[in-house]
Amino acid sequence: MSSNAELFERAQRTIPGGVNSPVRAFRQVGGVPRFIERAEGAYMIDAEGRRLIDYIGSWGPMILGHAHPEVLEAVQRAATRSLSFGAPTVDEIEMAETICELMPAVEMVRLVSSGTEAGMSALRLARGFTGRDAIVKFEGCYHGHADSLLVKAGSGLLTFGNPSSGGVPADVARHTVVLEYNNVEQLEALFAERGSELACVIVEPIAGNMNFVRGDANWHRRLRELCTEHGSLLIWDEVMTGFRVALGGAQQLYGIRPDLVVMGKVIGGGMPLAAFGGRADVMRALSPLGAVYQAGTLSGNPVAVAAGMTQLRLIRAPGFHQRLGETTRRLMQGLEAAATRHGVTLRTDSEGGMFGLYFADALPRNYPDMARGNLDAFKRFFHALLDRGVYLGPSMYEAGFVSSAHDDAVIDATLQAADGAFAELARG
Ligand code: HOZ
Repeated sequence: MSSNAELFERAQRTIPGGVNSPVRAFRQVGGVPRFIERAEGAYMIDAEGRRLIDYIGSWGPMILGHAHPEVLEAVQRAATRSLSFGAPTVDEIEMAETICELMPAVEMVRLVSSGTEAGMSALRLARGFTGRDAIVKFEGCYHGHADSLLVKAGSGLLTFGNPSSGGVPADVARHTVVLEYNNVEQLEALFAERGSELACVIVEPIAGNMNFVRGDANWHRRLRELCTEHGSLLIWDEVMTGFRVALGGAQQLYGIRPDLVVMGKVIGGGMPLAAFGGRADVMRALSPLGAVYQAGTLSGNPVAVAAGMTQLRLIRAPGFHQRLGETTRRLMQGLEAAATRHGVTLRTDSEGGMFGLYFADALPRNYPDMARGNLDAFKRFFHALLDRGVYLGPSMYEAGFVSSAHDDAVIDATLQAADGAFAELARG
């Protein structure tokens, strides 16, 4: 059996940084990434046979926990009918109908394979539909790695202190306007000056890629009004929040109807599946009906659809999201209480099965607030917890995720580990 350290060294010889997605490399927190052998329920088991309570949940998809028997069975059944057809299926229609039923703003939807693909396609559609080039995003929000969106972005870009990626032509980046999250004045000033040039505004309604930062209801309302007034499309990136903070996503919580919605993670049940959808008149601008091209060999892949549909069916159980929210709140309250016992400054916030931990004395409202958090305290807490068998995302700029497999015993075990971790922090 190889150790995590040996595997990491081996991986780095053939994979850049030893990982296939940058945050996994532990660069912000230091140390050796855990190589995962398998996972079940709330636990991941690493290459050294250690069981870790998992608060990453594959960065959001695993809302039922890992290896849920009904999801696995659906995947196995679908796989026996072939792994891909490149032709339409009944199951895709059912998935589209389900998404349209659950997401208030979605009248038509197209399935793709990743959140990046969905965000990139929504952007092209917005530009094609409006005939405008400029787009607006918010500092610290991350919408996948399409060129136009890698400007002052969150997630791995914040983690590595390089928020605007190399390789993005200046000519592309100049069409992306970046504003501060939750800042109404900046929004109003931009629309007053350039409203008629803006194809769309894309936003994470609750940001999950600069930790967990809640959009103010007033700011969201004003954003909706300004987009309508100026003919710009409002795109909500619900890749993280969709089907997780509530069954109908953040749009259900806020009671706001974006023009387009980007979805991923939970709808794929852990398989590569994402989607974008929204107003039917806008969606009809897509090829083959309209002039905006978008396509994919694996779009609507039958095995991914089977996993996603099973997961969506299971999370529709009455009270599912309420229970998930209660579990997450119990965890947050327990962590704050443990931090207080040991004199550590910690604030928390959560919605449904998504949460944020801040080593700061106030909840962040935007990226500059978040960046003022105590990174050193986060790093030490991360490792102290990991040593005690609890696995948080290895970056201060990522939200955390709870699943329905995190039962009382798992939360108790986490809180016990956290007590020890805060005690270690307090000792300095
Ligand atoms: N961009 C993801 C977190 N916001 C990380 C995905 C991954 O590393 O799997």
